Amino acid sequence: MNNNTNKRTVILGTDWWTDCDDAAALRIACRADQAGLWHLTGVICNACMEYSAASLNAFMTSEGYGKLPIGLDREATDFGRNPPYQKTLTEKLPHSINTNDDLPDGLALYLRLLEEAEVPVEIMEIGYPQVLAALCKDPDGYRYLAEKVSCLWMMAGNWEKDGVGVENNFARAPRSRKAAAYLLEHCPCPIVFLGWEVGASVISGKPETVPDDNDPLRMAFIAHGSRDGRSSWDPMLVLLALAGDAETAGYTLRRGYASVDPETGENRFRYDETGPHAYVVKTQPDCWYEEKLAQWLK
Ligand SMILES: [Ca+2]
Repeated sequence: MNNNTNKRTVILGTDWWTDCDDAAALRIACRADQAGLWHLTGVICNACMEYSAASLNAFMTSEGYGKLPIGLDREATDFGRNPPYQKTLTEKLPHSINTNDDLPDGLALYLRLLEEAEVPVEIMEIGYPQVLAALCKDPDGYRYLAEKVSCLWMMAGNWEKDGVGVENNFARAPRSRKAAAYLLEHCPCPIVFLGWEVGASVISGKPETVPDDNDPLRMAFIAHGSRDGRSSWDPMLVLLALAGDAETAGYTLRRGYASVDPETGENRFRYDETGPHAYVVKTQPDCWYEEKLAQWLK
């Protein structure tokens, strides 16, 4: 962990659920901290499976961040499916946190980290939105979002058809749909979305980038069945946030007002240059992003 506090402060929300691209995103977030580009102060896990805490701590430990605070939404057991890599990482890698009960509540950790943080703070979300919605409903949390958070970067939504689409992070379950609808309507800080359509065809974690099968990132990718690489939704979101600027990161912005239907999870967009929301549109070929991701993941 770098000790330079005179930098951007970032907090990462992740579902750390069934997809291995969260692991790639975490690696970049940790390495950017190591490089002194920002101060990563904590990770909030917003899906809760049997090995969530232990496997997340195991991966973070392998990246040199075993002491980084992790919070967990312990109620988030309703997103279904089986996580393919969490048990593998828990069994193969050292970890100091063993059970989900060893972690503080996700909302409580957000509140503490935001209270302690120097401005400006940015939040990156690569999972489900219910903890952020709870933060937005909390009076102190709302105040921190309004006064301390300069941007919320979210991998969520599918915006390619004039801003209308359905994507997992919003639409997975009743709780994610309602939370997304609330968050987008009430969040007082700007939100920049990177949608499904941006990351799907950009492949990262290829064997030529991460050749060692004992590399923890590689372990997660292989356990996920992504031996040849995986779509790059989550690591692209982290690289976008790291650039801090859409153009530098290889995008243009479409600005306006995003919303989510609380019943169906469908996202919509009303275009307005003065709106608080934006989604990114790629300006570069996929290989351009793949090269940038490979530089960080190798
Ligand atoms: Ca994710």
